[in-house]
Formats: sequence, C-alpha cells, structure tokens
Amino acid sequence: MTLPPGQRAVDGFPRFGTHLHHPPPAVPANPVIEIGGALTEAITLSVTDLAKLPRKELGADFHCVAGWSATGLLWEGIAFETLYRTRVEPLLEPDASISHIVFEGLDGHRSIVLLEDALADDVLIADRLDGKPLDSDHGAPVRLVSPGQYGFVSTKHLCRIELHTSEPPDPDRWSPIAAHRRARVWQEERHRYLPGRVVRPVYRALIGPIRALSARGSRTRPR
Ligand SMILES: Nc1nc2c(c(=O)[nH]1)N[C@H]1C(S)=C(S)[C@@H](COP(=O)(O)O)O[C@H]1N2
Ligand SMILES: [Mo]
Repeated sequence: MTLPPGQRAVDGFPRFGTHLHHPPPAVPANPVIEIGGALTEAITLSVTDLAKLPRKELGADFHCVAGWSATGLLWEGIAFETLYRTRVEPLLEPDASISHIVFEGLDGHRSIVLLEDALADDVLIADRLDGKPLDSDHGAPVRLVSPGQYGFVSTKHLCRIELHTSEPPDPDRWSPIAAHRRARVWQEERHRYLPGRVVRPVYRALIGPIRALSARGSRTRPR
C-alpha cells in the first residue's frame, strides 16, 4: 500500500475535524443544499432530489493534513461534476467564468476549492460510506469527498455551495497553520507558505489532542 508522502495509516476511520469539540450538527428533517453566487437564480436542491442524479461508487483512501490516512473506504454518491454540469452550469450568469467554489457545512466549516480541483473525476458528494447511509460523525446527511486533497477540503454536513469568479476572502489566511490553496496530497501541499515536509512534525503533534477532543464530541462513541 502506497500512501502520499508523510502520511501514516490509522486503523478505522476516526471522526476528526476543525469543529471537533462540538457534537455533529443535527440533520434537518428535509435537508437541502443551497447553491448561490454567480447564478441567474439561486438553487435550492433537496438531498432527496440530489440522490436521484446518476450515482457513482468511489473506493479511496482519506488523508488528513495532520498526517493520518484512513484506507480502503467505499463512498457512494453523486460526482460533483454531474451536479455542476446538469444543475449549475445551465443557470450560470452569462459570461461568468467560475474560478473557485466554497463548500459550507451545517457547523460553519468552509472549504475553498479551485473549480478545476472540484471537477476532478474523484470528487463526490457522498451520502453513503461502506454500504451504509453516512452517519453524523462522518458528515450526515451528505458531504464532499475529494480524496486527492487533504481532508479539510472534504466539507461534512454540506448545506451550501457558492460559485465565485475570483478568489474569495479567506479568514484563515494569516493563521500559523493557513491551509494550502490546492492541498493536493501527492504534492504534499499542507501549508500555504511552508513546504509540507517542514510542517509534518508540527501537524503530527496535533493528532492525539484533536482525536481525543473529536471523540468526545462524537455521536457514536461508546458510553
Ligand atoms: N463540516 C465539517 N467538515 C469537515 C470538518 C469539520 O470540522 N466540519 N473537518 C475536516 C477535516 S480537518 C477532516 S480531516 C475531515 C475528517 O472527516 P471525518 O470526521 O469523517 O474523519 O473532515 C473535514 N470536513
Ligand atoms: Mo484534517
């Protein structure tokens, strides 16, 4: 098994994240994804209607920027490209040239993704994992999955997609652990300004504490 540079396999698939100490957000009774930005009209797509688009299975490993990888996951859902080509592109403002997409979760997590990265053929809006509906710890009702990029790109509890014609403002820009704009795992694009190998040990030191806090907020922890 080959992992991207600087990654180590973990057993299972831990709940992890930047909103780690909070329990996962409750799934609304009729969840929707709002799609806004450079469109002639805003779109509200129910998760039920999303699930009727052509479906896809994706076997992939999942890599957190902190340095752990969960291996052999089987996702099911709708390719982001399918949603984009069939529902979004027909409603784009004339002459709008989309450069970035923001994916937002019910807990407020946001990821900013270049259009070309979002349209890669392994990017999915997933509603199932390993043969079961996605659980709350891993992003119910639906999440983005972009296995070629570090985990923070893969927004869980997806509720909003925004289309931008230039780079949107990033509040974490001056954070000491500012995220790389592309975050491609095979290029080890961990940090916005520093080489991936240099920040490895710093990020790795965060795994233990983040895992402990995340487990505490988990819905499925053993009691
Ligand atoms: N909504 C939301 N999505 C999120 C996060 C989060 O805190 N909230 N954390 C990100 C990070 S840093 C990682 S590594 C993965 C972890 O996914 P998992 O909890 O399913 O393991 O989710 C990403 N997506
Ligand atoms: Mo992460």
